[in-house]
Amino acid sequence: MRDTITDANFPKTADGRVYHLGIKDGEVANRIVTVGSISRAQDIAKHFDSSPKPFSLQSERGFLTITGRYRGVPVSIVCIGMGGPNVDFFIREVRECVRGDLLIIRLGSCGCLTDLPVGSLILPKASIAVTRNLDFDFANGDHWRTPYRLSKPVSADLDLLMAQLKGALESARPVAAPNPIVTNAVNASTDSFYSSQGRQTSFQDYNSGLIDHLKETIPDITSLEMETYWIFHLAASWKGLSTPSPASNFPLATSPVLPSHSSPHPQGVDFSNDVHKPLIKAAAVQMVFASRRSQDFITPQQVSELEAWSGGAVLEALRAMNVPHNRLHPNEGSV
Ligand code: R1P
Repeated sequence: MRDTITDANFPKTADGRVYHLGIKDGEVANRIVTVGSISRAQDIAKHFDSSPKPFSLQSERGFLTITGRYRGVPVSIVCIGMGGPNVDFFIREVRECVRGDLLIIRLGSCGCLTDLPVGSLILPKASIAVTRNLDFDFANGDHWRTPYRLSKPVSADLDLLMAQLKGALESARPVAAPNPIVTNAVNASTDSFYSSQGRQTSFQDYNSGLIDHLKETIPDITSLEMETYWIFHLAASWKGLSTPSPASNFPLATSPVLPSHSSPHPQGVDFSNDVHKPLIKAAAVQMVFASRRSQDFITPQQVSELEAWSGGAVLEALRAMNVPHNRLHPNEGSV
């Protein structure tokens, strides 16, 4: 039987579980790796310390959260499936369950628009969104409108990216792995694997010139995938407003100290004017599975090797990020 939900604005169960991820306060850590596939999440979790035993919860909607310790530091791995809408569920619901800073690294696959070989790693400095213009007349053609919209870029968190991720990947590089690691790259996240990535299908998508248009318009455009932009966008735009719910009567913060663990509502404090407000820092590691230039596709063996290398390095980068104690959840990863 389904649990009773208490609040239509931000639905939660009576014991505080968010509606789609199924987790509650304390079951997710401040440091998070997010991936698209269950097997990738489970493989990364093999790097966790064996004690305490990691917590694992798969929600009815298919989100998987594994929280454990990596070399003593609490980390969560959250598998979100694919696409921007799932990113939205993930970021907003996790934000509701964690106090303090969130450090999020997406480890995902991508297609590559340049001549980088499959198996390369791209750490994008920024991402744009490419979305299908639903006002364009796809049935009959349209002389007035553009079929695809390109957003302005949003930046990765450069501390996570340059200070931690690149070094962790280089240090963990397997002997004899020649795979390039590229940082001077811009990513495009799309709302379709097909139309807004310029693939030709039986649908009339008016996209045959889309990839050339991207290359001409976006300096350093390198990769295409479907989530990074939405992670960066939500991370950059979160201002720590209190969630308007019955619990938002909780008083405004008057000191730089994070609310105590007895707070009835994790985000029931308005940090929007507080220089010590929590942050969401986000970066991405993108594994080149498909070359859109040569049409090469990565082999299963290469995928295993690349995921083993990059998965361990992402955990190491998160562990090494120095976060002051008062910017962390008081009982993070205690499950
Ligand atoms: C499409 O096959 C999926 O693969 C890429 C895209 O962003 C999209 O989610 O990422 P993942 O490998 O993380 O799923």
